[in-house]
Amino acid sequence: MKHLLRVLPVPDKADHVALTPNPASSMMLQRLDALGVETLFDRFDQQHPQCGFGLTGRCCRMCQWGPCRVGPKAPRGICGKDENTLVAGNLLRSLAAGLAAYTRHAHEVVLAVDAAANGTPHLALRGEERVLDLAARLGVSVGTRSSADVARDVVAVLLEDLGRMHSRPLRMLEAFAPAERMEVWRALGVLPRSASYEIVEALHMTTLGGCSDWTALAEQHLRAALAYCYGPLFGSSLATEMLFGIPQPRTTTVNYGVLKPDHVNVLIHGHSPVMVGALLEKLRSPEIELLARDAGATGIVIGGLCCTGEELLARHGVPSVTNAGGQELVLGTGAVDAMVVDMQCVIPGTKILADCFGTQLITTCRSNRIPGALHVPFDPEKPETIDADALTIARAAVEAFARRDRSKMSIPDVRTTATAGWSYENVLERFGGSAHLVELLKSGRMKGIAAVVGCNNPKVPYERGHVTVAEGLVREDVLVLTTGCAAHALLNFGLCDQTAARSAGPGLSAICRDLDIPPALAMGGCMDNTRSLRLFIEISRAAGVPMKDLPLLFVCPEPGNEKAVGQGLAFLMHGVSTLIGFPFPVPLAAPDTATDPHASTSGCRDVAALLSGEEGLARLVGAKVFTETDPARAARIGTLHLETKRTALGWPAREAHEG
Ligand code: BF8
Repeated sequence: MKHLLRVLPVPDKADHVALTPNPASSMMLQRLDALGVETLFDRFDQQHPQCGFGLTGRCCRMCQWGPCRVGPKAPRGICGKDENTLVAGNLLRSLAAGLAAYTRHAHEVVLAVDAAANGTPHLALRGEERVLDLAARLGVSVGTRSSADVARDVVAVLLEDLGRMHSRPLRMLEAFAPAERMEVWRALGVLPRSASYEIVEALHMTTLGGCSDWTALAEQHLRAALAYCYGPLFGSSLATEMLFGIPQPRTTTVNYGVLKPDHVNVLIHGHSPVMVGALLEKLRSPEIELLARDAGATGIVIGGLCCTGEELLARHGVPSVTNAGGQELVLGTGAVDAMVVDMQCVIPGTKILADCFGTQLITTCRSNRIPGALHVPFDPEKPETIDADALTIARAAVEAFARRDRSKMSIPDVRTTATAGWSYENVLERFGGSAHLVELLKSGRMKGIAAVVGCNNPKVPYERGHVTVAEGLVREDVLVLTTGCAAHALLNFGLCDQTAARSAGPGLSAICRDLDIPPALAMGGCMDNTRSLRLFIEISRAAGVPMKDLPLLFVCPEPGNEKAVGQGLAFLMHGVSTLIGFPFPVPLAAPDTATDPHASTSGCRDVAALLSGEEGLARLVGAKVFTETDPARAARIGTLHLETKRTALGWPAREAHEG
């Protein structure tokens, strides 16, 4: 272990090898080390020690006068900007970048729904139930109209929420947000217009000579977080359900061991599900299977990475393999013939590993080009080529099998079973409705519910954060909902399998056995945090208790991508506290005192106090950020937080048993 800022412990590669809970990852790290092939874990070591100004958000690169570094020696940047304005501005720009990424994702899926509604071959509206549900919530008339007609009107609303420039709150926010929260947000003056408008405003406010009041920047965080939540997050998750239907739980095998030496192994990586649906059909077609056999393969294995992997697993039962942190490691197996990538979280290092091990890299999104990769872009405004493009990709993937260098092959024999595909609807159904779910919570059989989500970050031992926090919570009878890279860690560790019920506390364990569910429910990709949020909203409605008072928690043990900033803030805005495994790039929290002479109008002396102090978000929205780098301690902090909420409600810590 080494330390950043002298106090924050961070692992080196040897620590990742020793501490990762996935033996397959450990084996691959050691194998690549022996072969002298670099991965992000080596490059992280090369960057040590990382810049203290960058780590604390005090490096300004927002104009060409700088870069400026703000600290005790120079308390202001060249323009006169102080530390809080700089730190809040940097964080706002991260949030805007994450919001842009999700907006681009949502835009693609919503346009694909439109194309399907317009009768484009090979795109279909398989989720009629979701089309009608959204129509009812958005006030779109149905009558005797076809679902395609209705879907076109829903698409118009979703697109407007992504791009509206005039003053009007998001329609999806009005359709889904609880009344209690609407009042809070209205009183704070943070109802957003649209995703695009709030990105524009965030960048506008942070240009040279823009806003120099950090509390106004903080307000824009709150506005942008709501736009993030109800614009692209709800938009992409629900539009995907319009296209492909609402997933159902399915059990399959996961982890590196699903790859087979005598099969064509194709990995699909990224976030957009649109091209993936068509590609899957091709890879499973008799024509392509025959091509594979002609090339000498026994069959075709398809595996999923990152959020596209979660999508494939939930909807099609395709085995998931690994997450963002493992995208280079899995190529080190030497058994991956092709990796098809769409958008986001595909790191450039992947191409370096692909070249070392002869993997054909194929890019399918025009925004995410990689030099030297085969580029077959899907354009949602010219969707009619999707079938031909999918065929091109499938053929290229299979043809790569003949070029595989078998002398470099080494597949870790590590796999486990897992159940995934949990949606808002089927979780409620499995629990016998929200009233019963609330009863279980009230009785103490279930102490609370935690969404354990988010990325990988080499500042945290690979996947140990996710697994240790989730295990610790589950042992304390806390039901875990999981998505994204965290879900991969829990799937591979076995916590998403029904047999993991035995590792849960007595109350949760009994519930899992009664309902035939695992203690960690894999609910999809990161955009599907909407499913967890909708569950929280419904529990709050059924209990008649605001979310801020309920034993609910959002946990991001290994935050990495800029997209993670908005996820945490979105839940905070609903009154759900957030526990992160590595600090946001803000100065380490200062003591919070209401009498501080530097306190701003919001009652906070700085950005750290706004996020984590009792006078910041805690007072404004009823939730705050906890930061803990030790995952075992983080699990205890999370449990304590849930217990505190229970005590305040007068709910018992555990169900009382006779005798
Ligand atoms: O959206 S968890 S590293 S894969 S950003 Fe990316 Fe983070 Fe993984 Fe999916 Ni989510």
